[in-house]
Amino acid sequence: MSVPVRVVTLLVAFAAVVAGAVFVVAHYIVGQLPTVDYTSAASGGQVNVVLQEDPQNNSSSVPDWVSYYVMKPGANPASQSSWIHTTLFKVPANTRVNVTILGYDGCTPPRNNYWTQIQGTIGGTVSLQQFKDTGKPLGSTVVTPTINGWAHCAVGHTFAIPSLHVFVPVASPNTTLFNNNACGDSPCVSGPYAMEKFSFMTPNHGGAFRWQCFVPCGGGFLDGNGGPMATFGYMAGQMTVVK
Ligand SMILES: [Cu+2]
Repeated sequence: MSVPVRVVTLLVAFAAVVAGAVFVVAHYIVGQLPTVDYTSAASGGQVNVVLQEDPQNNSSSVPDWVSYYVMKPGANPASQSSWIHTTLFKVPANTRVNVTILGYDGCTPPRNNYWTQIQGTIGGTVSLQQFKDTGKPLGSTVVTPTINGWAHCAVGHTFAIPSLHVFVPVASPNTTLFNNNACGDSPCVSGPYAMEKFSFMTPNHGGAFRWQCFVPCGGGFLDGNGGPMATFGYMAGQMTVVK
């Protein structure tokens, strides 16, 4: 074979491997999961994204895995039909994302207390309000730069977008209330929870941004990092930013 033919053959073979890899990722890893599209719900340069994290989920295959859910834009969080079992959502570029996370799962200490510190949010803080049950606040709302998961068992999971330097520990509900009355029917619409709010800016360009929980919450898996920690739709997700 001549050199140009070899080069072309190599490039074609390489392109085929890349196409195969893209197909596997798109079709098998993220393909079956719905993406909740918040782009048309954005206005005035802002968009509201609502998530919850639960001690279990409503899948038929792995119902005991901890899991996130994404709420349909502008829906009623007190209705189970408002929640989609996915971790994929889409937001516009150059937009302030106002995130609300309802933390229904109990606490697991972060393995490194570095995760206690809120990073990358506007103001470097979150606002946190505990609830005894839906619509029943417990104590007052606090704005804080840290949620100390070592001094108290206070953190359930984290929400982190490493490429945007956003790292947010997500508070767990009051431990006594959780032990007596935890939500056992996902998506959760009752039981004690922590409501946490924070904001960050999306970049001024489009792209795919992985997000991930960093508390090793995959119970029963090696070091807690398998299972839900390694699976889209549970503790790993993707934020698609569209220009
Ligand atoms: Cu987690």
